Amino acid sequence: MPRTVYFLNGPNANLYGLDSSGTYGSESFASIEARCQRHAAELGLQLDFRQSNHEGVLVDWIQEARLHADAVIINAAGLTYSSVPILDALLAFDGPIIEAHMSNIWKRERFRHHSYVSKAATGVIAGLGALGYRLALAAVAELLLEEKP
Ligand code: DHK
Repeated sequence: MPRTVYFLNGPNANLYGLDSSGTYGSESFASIEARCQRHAAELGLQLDFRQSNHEGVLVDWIQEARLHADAVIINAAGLTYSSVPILDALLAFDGPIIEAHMSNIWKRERFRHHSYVSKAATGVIAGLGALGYRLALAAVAELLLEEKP
């Protein structure tokens, strides 16, 4: 039975590849998802990849993950730095949690240097673009194996 991973993306992630600053690379969000889906299949994971611009929707999905997912990967995007509700929902989740960012948030503005998500995360990956997303999948595959061989 494949293990299920919720990969939750926050506000504006749907614009990756379209933003002229180049901060998030040139690959579209749909293409990033497609590559993650292929990688998850290779790792034997069932991937549920979602994006919302709304904090409450993300909280609902994290709560849903308690019942339906073995691991959560989350890029809460701009909500990373402000959302206590997302932190509280993540703290109520039992399995591995990987915080992922496309950009190296520590190289950027100071307001991006404090993450509420990190307080609940098993590990953090940042600065590697969409490669980091695939590394996050590889990390949860390993962590789930360690948890329940
Ligand atoms: C994505 C965003 O949309 C920003 O708000 C964050 C994160 C960084 C990322 O690098 O993926 O500050």
